[in-house]
Amino acid sequence: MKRTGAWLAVYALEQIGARFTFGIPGVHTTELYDALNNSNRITPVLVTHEGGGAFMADAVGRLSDSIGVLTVVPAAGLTHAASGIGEAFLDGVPMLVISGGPRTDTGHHYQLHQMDTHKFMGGLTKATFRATRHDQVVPMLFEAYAIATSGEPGPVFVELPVNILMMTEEIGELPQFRPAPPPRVDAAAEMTRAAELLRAARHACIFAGWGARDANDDLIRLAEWLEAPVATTLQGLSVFPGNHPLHVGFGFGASAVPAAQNAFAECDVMVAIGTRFSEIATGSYGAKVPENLIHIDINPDVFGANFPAKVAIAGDAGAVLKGLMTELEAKVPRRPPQAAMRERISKDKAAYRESWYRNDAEGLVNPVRFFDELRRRMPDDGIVVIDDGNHTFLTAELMPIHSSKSVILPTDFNCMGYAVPAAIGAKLACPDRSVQAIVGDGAFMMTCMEILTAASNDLGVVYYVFNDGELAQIGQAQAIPYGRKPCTQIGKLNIEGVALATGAAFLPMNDNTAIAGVIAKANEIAHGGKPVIVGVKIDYSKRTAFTLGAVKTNFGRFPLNEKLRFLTRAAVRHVTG
Ligand SMILES: Cc1ncc(C[n+]2csc(CCOP(=O)(O)OP(=O)(O)O)c2C)c(N)n1
Ligand SMILES: [Mg+2]
Repeated sequence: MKRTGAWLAVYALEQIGARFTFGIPGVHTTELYDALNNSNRITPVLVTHEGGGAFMADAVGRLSDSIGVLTVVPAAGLTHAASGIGEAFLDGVPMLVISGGPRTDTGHHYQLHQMDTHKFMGGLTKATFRATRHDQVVPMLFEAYAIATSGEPGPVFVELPVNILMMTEEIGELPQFRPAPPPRVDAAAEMTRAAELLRAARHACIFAGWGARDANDDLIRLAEWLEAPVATTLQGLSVFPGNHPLHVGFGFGASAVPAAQNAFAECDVMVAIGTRFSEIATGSYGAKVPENLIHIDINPDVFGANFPAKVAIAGDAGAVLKGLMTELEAKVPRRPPQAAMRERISKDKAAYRESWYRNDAEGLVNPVRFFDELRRRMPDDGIVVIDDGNHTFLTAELMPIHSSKSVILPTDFNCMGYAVPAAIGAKLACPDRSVQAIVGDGAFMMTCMEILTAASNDLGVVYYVFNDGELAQIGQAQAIPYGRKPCTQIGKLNIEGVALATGAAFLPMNDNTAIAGVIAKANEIAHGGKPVIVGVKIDYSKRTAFTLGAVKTNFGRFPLNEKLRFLTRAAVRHVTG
């Protein structure tokens, strides 16, 4: 039979279970879009900017079993999409990046959108491919998918030149996709050593990251068997339920909330699972990790990268945890609940919230009251999508998360502009779950036009824009050491105007008395399939534990002469203004 490359690509995408593609068509991809339009299994979603498309594909990859797929033009489409591809790359999120490509059969140079896209994509993806024959298209996409979803997941780039996409060629029998077998772990000796360390532990603790997202139940079993407090990374906020008595918070060092700091203070054996101990999760590496570290991760490169491991177990979190539990059940008696420790965690958590309740300010919204109400009005499996800024850490510290894969956010690549489009991807991937985005005003401005995509697709996402008029996370870092805040005061944004422009509803939330009514109203509108933008006059006067801890840790590491220079400048500016 004769087939176009576009038909073959859509066949391969259907075989691997892709449900959506994101992008904007161009002359290189019209045939591909036409073939996608014929598919009854895949919905091609038109976006306003390929960067938004990449964040949507990222959300689909994080929240569903279907891989997020980008279908973009070469060069310009790829450079626009790069921010979302980079986020997926550093956060370990599977993604297929498919672009058209210049003709390979004419010998012409300086074609439209012609550049070395493989050199460009090489630093942002796990692998890059370019088809030069029709019969390569299907196996190449299968291989790209296998690479994107195996080990530590990530994006893979496939270039399909326009002549292959558009023209037909005789094709033999089409290969069928065979999913990879479930992961096996071969680490009996390491499991035994881990169990020995845990048997001797006086105060075992667990630190869990996004890598453990599919091992929620196994993680709960382990924590309860060891009676170990559990801290999560930022990306892994949802891997352990925030309402479990052993949950302590995000991080565990000087940048963590008091419940986590205190519960981990005496930690003598740590089980770290699905985390790379990267900068944010460790509060700029200020967290104290015990010598007895049992480090479990699917990517063996992370072992010893920042903190040396006594026992390193490479493998899928769920498979390793099941093996470890079998070993523990045979060799380590279950530790009874430690009432005093649990009570301390609960009291520390309550006291931390109390410190925020005491911070009410006239004419502003108190973050803790906002998150209390949001939690009350959101089902446990509701999805929170966060951007990057002060609002990220407020959410991490004040919004308890109850079920796995119910928070997504940009972490290691740390790209502002994530939340608006990612929330659209989340709602497409999980139409029956409530999706609420928390986004700073600066980040909102980067991608807010994408709300048009939500409106055109009848997606009832609620956007809470924390409107403080500032790039606060950076402004806060400038305020004390520099005594001034250059380039972090943003222009006066008319948020209602954005709603008008994109077809969303707008609701103002101007003080604490408005919180309950506005959240209820926003949910009601969203339920009807319309996006809602809420302008929240948020009070940022109180610093998060994360910001205070990170500033202290980083400053503490400065050499003495630099410390003095910073302190003197701050003092002089404090006096001179
Ligand atoms: C693309 C990008 N540019 C710049 C930064 C640096 N940055 C990190 S947080 C932040 C401030 C974000 O401001 P806003 O969205 O208003 O959130 P807020 O901190 O006020 O809650 C900035 C500029 C970044 N992370 N990503
Ligand atoms: Mg702001």
